[in-house]
Amino acid sequence: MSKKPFYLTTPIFYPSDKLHIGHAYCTSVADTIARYKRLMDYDVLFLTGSDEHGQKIERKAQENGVTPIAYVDKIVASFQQLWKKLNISNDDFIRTTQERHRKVVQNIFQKIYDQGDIYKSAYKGWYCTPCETFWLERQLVDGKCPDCGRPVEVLEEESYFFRMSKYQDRLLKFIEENPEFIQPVTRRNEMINFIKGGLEDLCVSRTTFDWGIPVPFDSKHIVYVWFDALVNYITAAGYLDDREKYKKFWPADLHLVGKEIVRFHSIIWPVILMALGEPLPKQVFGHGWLIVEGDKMSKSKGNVIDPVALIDEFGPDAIRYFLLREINLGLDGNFSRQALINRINADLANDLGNLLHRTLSMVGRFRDGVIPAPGEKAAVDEELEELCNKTVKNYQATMDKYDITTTLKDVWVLISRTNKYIDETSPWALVKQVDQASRLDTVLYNLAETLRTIAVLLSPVMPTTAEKIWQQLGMPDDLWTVRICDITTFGGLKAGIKVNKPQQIFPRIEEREESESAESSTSVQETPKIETLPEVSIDEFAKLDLRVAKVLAAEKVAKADKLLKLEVDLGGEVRTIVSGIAKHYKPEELVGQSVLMIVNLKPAKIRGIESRGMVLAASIDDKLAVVTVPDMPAGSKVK
Ligand code: ME8
Repeated sequence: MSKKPFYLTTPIFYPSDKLHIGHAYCTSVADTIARYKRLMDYDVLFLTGSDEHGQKIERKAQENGVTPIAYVDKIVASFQQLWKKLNISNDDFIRTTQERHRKVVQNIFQKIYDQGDIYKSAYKGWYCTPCETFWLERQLVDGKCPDCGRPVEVLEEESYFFRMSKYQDRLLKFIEENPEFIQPVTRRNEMINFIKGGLEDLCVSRTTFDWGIPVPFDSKHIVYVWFDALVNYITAAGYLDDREKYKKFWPADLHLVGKEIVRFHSIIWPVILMALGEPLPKQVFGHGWLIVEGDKMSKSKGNVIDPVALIDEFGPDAIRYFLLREINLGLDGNFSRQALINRINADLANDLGNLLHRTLSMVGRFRDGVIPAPGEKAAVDEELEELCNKTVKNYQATMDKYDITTTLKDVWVLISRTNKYIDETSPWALVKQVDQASRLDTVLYNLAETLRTIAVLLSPVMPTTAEKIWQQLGMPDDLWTVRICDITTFGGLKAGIKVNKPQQIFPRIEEREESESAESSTSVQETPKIETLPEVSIDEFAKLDLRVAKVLAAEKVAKADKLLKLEVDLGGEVRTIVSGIAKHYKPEELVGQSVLMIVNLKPAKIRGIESRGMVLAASIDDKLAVVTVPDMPAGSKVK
C-alpha cells in the first residue's frame, strides 16, 4: 500500500536581513512536525524557502550598492547554512527567483486575467514597504501601518487588480464549514470578522520599481510580491512541471505561519486558488511570536537574537528543545538566556543525561555491556511498562494536535519515573545478591527498553541527541527507519545487544545564576567506580548552609585529647564550636585560617560546651586536613 502524503510548509522568509531566533522557532516547529509525520509513516513533503522580490529587497540592495540578485544570493546562502546547522530536514528549498517559480506565477496571472478576474485600473492609496502591504486611508492607525506601526508611503500608479470581492461569500462559507482551516480559533475568529467587514479588490501589480516577475502580457508591470510569494506553495508541489507529484501532495496539509501573516494565507491565498479552481489547503496554523524580555524582537530595539551564535554555544538540540518546550504553539512565548540554561541543566543534562549514563554504566558493570533478557517481574516493572506504553499512545494524540509542549512534558514524566525506578530497584544492591540475578536482568532490560523508546519519541524534536542515545545503546538499525509501531508495545528491544560506553550528551552549563532557578532535578551523576551514600537531590543539598568561617581563637578542651574549642567569625556573628581535630592541629595553627563550616547543623553539647556548627575536613586512614578557603571573606556562602 502506498504511504499517505503529508505536505507542510513554513513561510518563505525575506532575505532582506539575516534570520533571527523567531524564524528559527517557526522552522523548528515545522521540522518537528515533518519528522513526526515520517515516524508515523507518512510520505512527507516539507518545504521552506525565500521570498526574494519586492520593493523592500530592491531598496536594501541599493543601500548596499549591489544588484538585488547579488544581495539575496548571499543572504539566502546564510538561510541554508542556518537550516543545516539546526538539522532542518526540508525536502525542498524554493527561491522565488527560480525559473520554475517565474513560469508558474506568469501562467497563473495570465489564466486569472483571461477569465476576467484581473483587470487594469489605477491605484491610489498607502503602502507599507516593510510589510509589503497596501492600505486604505481608513485602515491606517494614527497615519501608520496597522500591522507594524511603521510609516507608510503614498502610492499612485496604474495597476492590475484582482477581483477578491467576487469571492467573499464563497470564502466565508468555506471558513465556516471547515473549522480546522484556520487555527488556532482566535485567528479564525479574527479572519471571519475581517471578511465580514468586506473584501476589497487587491492591487496585484506595481510599476514604480523593477525587482519582481513581469506581468506576462504587460511587461511594464511586475507582479505584487505577496501574489508572487503565495504561489510558491504550488510551484514546489509540481503545479506545472510534475502533475503526478502535484496530485499527490496538493492540497497542502499545513501552512505553518506567524500570526501576523495568517490574513495573507487564509484570505488572499484561498481566493487565488478559488479563482484557479484548485482545492484549498487543509490548514493554516498561525503560531505566536517569540518575545525577548517582554518585547517583540526588532533591529531598532536592538534585541534581535542570532540563532547561529546560540547554536554554536549550546548546540542545535538544546535550542530546539527549549523553543518547543517553552512556547505553546499558537501563543507568544518568552526567550531568555537564563531560562534556556535552566532547561538545559535540569531537563537535558540532569534528567535525560543521567538516565542514559546510569543505565549504560550499570549494563556495562553488571552485565559486561550486554543487554540481558528480562527475567522475574515485580509490580514496579509492570508500572514502568504501562507508563511507557501510555506515553507512546498519548504522544500520538498530542502530536496530532501539534501540542508539542504537552508532548514533551509527558516524555519527561516518563524520564523522571525511570530515574526513580532506578532508585527504587537499586540495581547496585541486586548485583550483590546471588538470588536476585533474574530481577537485575529485568531491571536492566527495562531501563534499556525505556531509553530506546525515549530516543524514538524525542527524535522529531532532538534528532542529534536521539541519534547519540541510539548509538550509545548499540541499536543495530538506522534510527530514521524506525516507525511508531516499533515502540507501541513495551518489550520490542532484542536482548543480547552490546551497548557502548556512556558519553555525556549535555554538559551542565555553569553560570552564576543557574543553580538558583534550576527546576526539577532528579539525581546527581552516577560515579561508576566508587561506592557512594544514597543520592540526594539538588534541593536536598541546598538545605545545607555551608559558609566560610574565620578562626579567631582555638584552645584544647580539658580532659579530651581529640577536641579543640574554636571561636569563629561568620561575618557578623561569632560562634563557638567543638571540633575533633586536636590530634592533627595545634591550636595556634588554626588561628587566622578561613575554614569551611556547616552553620545550620543542630547544636550539640560536647563536654559541656554548646557547639553550633561543624568544621569540614577531608580524611583518609589516619590523615586529616581541615578544608580551608584562603582569601575568602568570613560569611561567604558555598553553592
Ligand atoms: O512575512 N517570533 O517573511 P518574513 C516568531 N516573506 N516567529 C517569527 C518572529 C518572531 N519574533 N519574527 C518572524 C514574510 N517570525 C513573507 C512570508 S510566505 C508566502 C511569505 C517568523 O521574513 C514567523 O513565522 O517577514 C513569521 O510569519 C515569519 O517569520 C515572517 O518572515
